[in-house]
Amino acid sequence: HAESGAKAWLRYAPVKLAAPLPQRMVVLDKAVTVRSAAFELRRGLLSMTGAAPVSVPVSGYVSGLGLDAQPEFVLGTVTEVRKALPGWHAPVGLKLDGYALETFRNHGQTDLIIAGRTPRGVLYGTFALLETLGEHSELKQLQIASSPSAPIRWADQWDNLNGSIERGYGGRSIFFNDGHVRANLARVGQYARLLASVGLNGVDVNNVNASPQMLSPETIAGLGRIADVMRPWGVRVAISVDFRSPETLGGMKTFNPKDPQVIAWWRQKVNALYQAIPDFAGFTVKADSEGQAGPSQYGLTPAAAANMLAGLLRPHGGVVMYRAFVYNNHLDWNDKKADRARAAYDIFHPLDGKFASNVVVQIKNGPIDFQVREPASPLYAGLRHTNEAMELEVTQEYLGQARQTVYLVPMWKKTLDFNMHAENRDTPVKSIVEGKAFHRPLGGYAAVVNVGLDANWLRNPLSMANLWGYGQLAWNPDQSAEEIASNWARLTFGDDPRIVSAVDSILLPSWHVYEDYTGPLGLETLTDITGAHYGPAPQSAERNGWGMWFRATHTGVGMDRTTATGTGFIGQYPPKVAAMYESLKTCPDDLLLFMHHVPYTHRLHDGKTVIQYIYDSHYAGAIAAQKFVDEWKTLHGLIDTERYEQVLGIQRYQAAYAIVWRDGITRYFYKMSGIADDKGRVGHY
Ligand code: GCW
Repeated sequence: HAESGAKAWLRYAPVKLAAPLPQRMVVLDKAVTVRSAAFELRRGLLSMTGAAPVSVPVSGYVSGLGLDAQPEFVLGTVTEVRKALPGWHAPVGLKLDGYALETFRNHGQTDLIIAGRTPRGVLYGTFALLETLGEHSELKQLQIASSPSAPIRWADQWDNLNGSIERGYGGRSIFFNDGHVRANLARVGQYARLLASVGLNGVDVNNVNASPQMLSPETIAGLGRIADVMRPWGVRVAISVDFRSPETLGGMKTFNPKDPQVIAWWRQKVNALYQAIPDFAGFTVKADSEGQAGPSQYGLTPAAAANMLAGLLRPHGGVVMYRAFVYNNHLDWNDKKADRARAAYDIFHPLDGKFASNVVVQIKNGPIDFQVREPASPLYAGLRHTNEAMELEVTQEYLGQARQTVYLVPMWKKTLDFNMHAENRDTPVKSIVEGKAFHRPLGGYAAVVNVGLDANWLRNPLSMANLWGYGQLAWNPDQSAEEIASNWARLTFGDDPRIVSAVDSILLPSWHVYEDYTGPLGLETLTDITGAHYGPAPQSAERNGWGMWFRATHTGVGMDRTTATGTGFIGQYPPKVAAMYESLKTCPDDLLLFMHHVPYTHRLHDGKTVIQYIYDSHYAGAIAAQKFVDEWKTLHGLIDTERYEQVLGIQRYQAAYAIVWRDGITRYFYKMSGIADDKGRVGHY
């Protein structure tokens, strides 16, 4: 059982087949990803059904058309399958990386076709087929055509060359150790397989606070080895770069992106990268942010920096993911107009249309920083002639890390589905990052994942639902949080309805529960923001330059971000959304204190006061966290002991820590407001 955690959702548990499957397979393509697909199909079926299909030579199959009297799995690109089975018609509209799964009558037999638009699509189709079998125990009458929502679907790792991981909770880096790329990259191959199984196609392997040594000849050679291990799974390598590298690594006197020698230096690095990695995916750039150097040093814009790098990458097919997480972390607390939430829009909106075609502006889901509840970043609607990607965080930095269970899919869905009403039409955020809303050729998703050497990747087995869910949404953001959770539970733990229902009853409410016992009503997470980002420490967010303020006084609480009297942040949204947030009547309660400063006695839409809601939600959240323990206990004997015990420990800890949160926050607000809890729970200490 020790392996269950490592296998995650790829356990391929035995199924009782409802109908026999083909015993043979024909692999029509020699591409390395198609070979992985064939390998995976055999491995999966062997494990689930006890028999792996035998590979029959293509020549026999194709030339012998008509002689073929056996049912077969047929794997290949659409073009090849069409050649082999002239009677078959590919579904229309398959996009790059898309696939078709179809049963097909061939000479009295039923073949099972796995066809990809590209070789990579064959791999995704194979994983999808195995998933379907795992979930339903049969593959009858398959008629599935599926394409990813956007071309960019990356996992980002914040790994350092020394082997540590910034905000990583699952052990040390699988890529690096001691300043070098690891000699043994076995875990990297397993990670790439896991990512491929949910349709992810790129990994940025290092911290966005990047070491210039990422561009040393030695590291570049090592990156080549990483790419070789991930390539069979269709996963391309990208790296984060330090914009100051020409100075720090190149020994030059400047890193001005307009300087011809600086450009020549970068050109030489880009060429070396493509020598080592012909399918290198590109650069992620964090510049002018949290101490990272950037173009502002030379009075230049992010567009100038991004376009210089993009110009060098373009001939090779690479992209620049330029992060919009640029803000001043020395804001003036006394300035009531200062607002970190404004920064991304203020800096990037004026540059709309100025970015090269292979630049993607990568925008965190909310305007602050992965807090428990944030509105969708207004920048999504603020760029209409620029490619965009959504940045999410699987690693639960502010959301319980690996010690508490918080299922993030409902939170991400909220942002993806949020209608920006740009140009007064329906423009949900997902339609913008997909490139549909404003007809952009490029776009997609990047999520900070931060798996580590721990056997089960993220330490908390239930956190893997977030990695699975991220892949699912990046492929198809229309899926529901419920179906994503249930499918994951089935594949990860078993398809006994009791298992699925217990796991669902923990995962589905967990985000809201966490919000209840940490920072409800849009207060943000209220955690220690200068250190580990863990545990209740509301005062740490106030009176400093970081700008994660909620401005609690003795009379009221909340950041006034209105256009009328506040920072004007709300004015960054298209008019319809701005009007909704601006008015206390229409602003949703769950973002009230993110948008407005109100007295503690202000009444929410149901008549309860703000202060009483803060008290009540914290008590309700702590009780709900305790229920997770009871739910989990119903799984005793239904799943393996190792994961049962591990999660039980985590849920018990979470239940206890929810009380620490509850007491820390309710006492803080009691002290600030001086208003007693009407149920008499707070204030008697
Ligand atoms: O959330 C914050 C993290 C930093 C991180 C930064 C970023 C890599 O606390 O650790 O730096 O965001 O996204 O750049």
